[in-house]
Order: sequence, then structure tokens, then C-alpha cells
Amino acid sequence: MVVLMTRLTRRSWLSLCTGIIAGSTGAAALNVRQQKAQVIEITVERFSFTPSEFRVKAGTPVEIRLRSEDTDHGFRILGTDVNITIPKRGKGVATVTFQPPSAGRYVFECSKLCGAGHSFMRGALIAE
Ligand SMILES: [Cu+2]
Repeated sequence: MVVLMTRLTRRSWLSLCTGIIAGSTGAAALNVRQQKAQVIEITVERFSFTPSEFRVKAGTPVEIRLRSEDTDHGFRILGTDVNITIPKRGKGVATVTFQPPSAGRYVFECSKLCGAGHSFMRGALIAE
């Protein structure tokens, strides 16, 4: 950090500070949005997610709750850092919050090898 700081020119230091201030404003806006989180409940079993497709509001957090009806599964949203394990039946619910940054189709899939149809376990979150 010291090395980085010494390389910053006066102008870039100013823009860095501006970025930090803008970032904190963004965090406040995020807290307001989190109060309105949408909740989606998904049942997971070999070899499907139910529902496998659902619509949410872009820019608003979505709390996704996943419950398995059989063995362990995984839930990964491609192109994001969302990747969680869903415990087997009777061992609880896996919950993850994802905020789609923009409108679009976010494909998700099972990330834990669960049998012959594992590669068909896919779905999509559509942010509008
Ligand atoms: Cu699987």
C-alpha cells in the first residue's frame, strides 16, 4: 500500500477519494434495497430445480432458499461467485443472496456431481 500511495499523483489521489465517497453512498443505497429482498424458494432433486426459471427485479437482492428432496446438490450461478452446497434431505436449507447487477438471463446449475442426469440440472434467473 505504501508503494501504491507513493505512486499516486495528486490528481489520482483526489479521484480515489471521490470513489470512496461514491462507494459509501452506494452502500447506503444497497442497505435500503436489502430491506426489499425478494425471496425465492427452490426444491432440488435428481435432476431438476423447481422452479427452474423465475423472474426478479434487476438491481434488487434476491434471497434464494434451496431445499433438497434427496441427496446433496450444488447451486452455482454461472459468471458469478455464487456456488453453494445444498445439504441432503432433512439436513436443512441452503440460502444465498444474489443481486443481479443488470437485466439479463443468469443461468444456474448443479455444481455437485449427483448422478447420471447431473449435467441436465440447469435453470435460469431472469432479471428484468
Ligand atoms: Cu448435480
